[in-house]
Amino acid sequence: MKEVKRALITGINGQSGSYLAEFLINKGYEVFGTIKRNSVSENQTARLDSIYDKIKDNLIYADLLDVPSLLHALKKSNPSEVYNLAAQSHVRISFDQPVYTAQATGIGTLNLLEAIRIYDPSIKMYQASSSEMFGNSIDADGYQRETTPLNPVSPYGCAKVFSYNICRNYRNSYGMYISNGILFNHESPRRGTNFVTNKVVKSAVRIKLGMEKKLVLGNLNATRDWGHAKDYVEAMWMMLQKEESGDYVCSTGVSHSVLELVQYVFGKLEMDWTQYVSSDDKFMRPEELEDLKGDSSKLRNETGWTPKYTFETMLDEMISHWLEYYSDIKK
Ligand code: NAP
Ligand code: F7E
Repeated sequence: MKEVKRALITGINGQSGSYLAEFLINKGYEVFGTIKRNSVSENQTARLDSIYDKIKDNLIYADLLDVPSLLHALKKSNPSEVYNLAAQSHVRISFDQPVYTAQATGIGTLNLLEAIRIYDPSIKMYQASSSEMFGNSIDADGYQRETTPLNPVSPYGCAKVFSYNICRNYRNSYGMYISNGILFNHESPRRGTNFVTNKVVKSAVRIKLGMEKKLVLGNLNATRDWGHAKDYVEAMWMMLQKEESGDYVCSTGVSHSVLELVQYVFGKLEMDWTQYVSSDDKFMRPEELEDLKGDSSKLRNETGWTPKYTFETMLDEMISHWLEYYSDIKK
């Protein structure tokens, strides 16, 4: 048993990586994380601002496609838990960059598994699996759960299915502790602004402030089960505290359409969305995942996890964030 709890997070500067780092630091962990080389280094660690002083010496350059860099990250951090959050995570962009997505989001996981197996196979690993793996499979009661067939409809979904399966294979073949969190969409003010929630909120705030005139979206009919990233990183940690590893759906169990999202956000800002929002083919996907709604009973029953945010309180926080952001800029 290692005395000090040490965690390594791949993709620590992403949306969920940053919340997970804060969460684990509050739990008393020493947290390490990987970042990629970027030609513009400013803003690369912006999401880590609140904890930067505590982790700046624990940030390690590594890429999931570069096994020696992963071995180096493991050696430097000597973790008891590894959270694999790194990925090319944008579904529509995965149609533009299918091969890179397959490599980073699929083979990258295998690279990390091999690095852990070589360095210390007793390390516990969390794999960021995704509801996108279900594609358009839906159980008769309208939900997706651990037993729902995986029928991915995007290069991203296909790559995540490979990662999910290879994690199960390593668990069964080598007795390694590896848990797949099958997480449904999770959002926050830190969400990339080319994902639909933060795109809508940021744009609606800019329209309200007279900085923008129109918002152009793709499919308004798709439905998603949207939760808050802060709640979901707690679930990741809870999964790794269980004695046995396993596969767990994490979701709110409530779904809304993109149109309902638009109506809520514009309504909160006292604007008539029909005056500003249109739909264009350029934001449609070659194949769309139409409906997601997750049943997370297994996770809730086995760990006691329950989300604190609702769809509405999550969006309220995102609206406040962008209003404050632009009022600070104007000062
Ligand atoms: P995100 O904001 O896009 O963060 C992804 C992170 O991975 C970033 O730090 C990124 O670095 C890094 N990365 C990308 N390619 C890499 C590579 N080849 N090697 C090393 N690092 C790489 O995504 P997120 O929302 O935090 O999601 C975290 C994980 O959960 C991802 O694996 C995602 O696919 C999965 N997931 C997300 C959701 C969701 O709704 N958010 C749901 C289910 C599963 P740069 O920023 O420098 O590119
Ligand atoms: O799209 C529709 C779009 O890009 C949500 C990732 O974190 O969750 C995320 O993937 C829905 C889709 O997320 C626009 O067609 C309409 O139906 O915000 P999104 P996503 O594709 O569900 C899963 C679980 C992950 O694992 C992924 O990593 O919104 N939509 N109009 C639009 N989407 C975008 N991005 N932009 C639009 O203009």
